[in-house]
Amino acid sequence: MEPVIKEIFDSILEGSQKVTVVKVQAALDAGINPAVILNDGMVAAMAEVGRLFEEGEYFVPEMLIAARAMQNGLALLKPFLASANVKSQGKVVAGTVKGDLHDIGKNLVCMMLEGAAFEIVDLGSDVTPEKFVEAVRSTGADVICMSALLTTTMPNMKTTIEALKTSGLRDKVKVMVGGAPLTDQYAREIGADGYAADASRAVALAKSLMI
Ligand code: B12
Repeated sequence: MEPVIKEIFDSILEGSQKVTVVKVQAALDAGINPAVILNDGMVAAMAEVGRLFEEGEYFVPEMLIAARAMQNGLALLKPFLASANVKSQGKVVAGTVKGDLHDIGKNLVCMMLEGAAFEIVDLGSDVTPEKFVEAVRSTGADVICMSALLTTTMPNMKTTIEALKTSGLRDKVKVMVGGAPLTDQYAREIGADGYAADASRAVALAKSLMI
C-alpha cells in the first residue's frame, strides 16, 4: 500500500478532516487512481471504524467525526468519479430509509451513478415511504435507490415498496436496494428488482435495469 493511502486511512480513523483533505489531494496529485484512494484508503477506514465501534473502542462521537472526515475527502474525489456530459441514462430517486441517518454509502452510490450519466434526485436520509412515493410521482423516475445501514430500518424498504404498490406506481419504477446489512435474498423477499453490494456494482445494476 502506498504510504499516502495509509495516511488517508489513519486520518479518517482519527477523524481529522484537514489531514484527510490534504492527503486525498496529495494522492490525486501523485496520480494515484481515485478508485484506489476511495476503496483502499477511505471505504476501508469506515469498515475499521465499524469494527472498533463493535468492539467498544469507538463510540458514536468517534463514528461521527470519522464520517465527517470521509465526507470531506469524498467531496474532493467527486469530480474524478463523474464523467463528462453524456446523454442521460435515466432518472434515479435516491434516499436512506426512514429512521436511518447513514448517508455516506448512499452518497457514494449517487456520485457513481451521476458519473455514469444518470440524473439523480437525492432525497437525503430518514426518508419516509410517502416522500419516496411523492418523488417518484413528481419526477417520473425510472429507478429508486433505497439505502439502509441498520437492521432495524431495513423493513422500511418493504414498507416503501408496499406504498409504491398502493399508489399504483410500482410497475412504473425499478427498485434497487443496498446497505451493509442487506443481502440479495432479502432484496428478493421484499420484492425489490435488485441489490448491489457496492457503488460500482450499483452502477452496473442500474444500467441492467434500464434495458
Ligand atoms: C459512520 C457510521 C455512523 C454515523 C453515520 C454518519 C453518516 N452521515 O452517514 C453516525 C455516527 C451518525 C452513526 C449512527 C448510528 N450508528 Co452507525 N455506523 C457508521 C459506520 C461506522 C460506517 C458506515 C459507512 O459510512 N460505511 C461506508 C460506506 C461507504 O459503506 P456502506 O454504507 O455500506 O455503503 C456501501 C454499500 O453498502 C452500498 N450501498 C449503500 N447504500 C446503497 C443503496 C443502493 C440502492 C445500493 C445498490 C447499494 C448501496 O454501496 C456503498 C458504497 O460502496 C458503520 C459500520 C459499518 N461497518 O458499516 C456503523 C453502523 C452501521 N452503525 C451502527 C449503529 C448501531 C448506529 C447507531 C444506532 C449507534 C447509536 N447507538 O446511536 C446510530 C443510528 C443513527 C441512525 N438513526 O441512523 C451499527 C449498525 C448495527 C446493526 N446491525 O444495525 C454499525 C454496523 C456499527 C457496528 N458495527 O455496530 N453511524
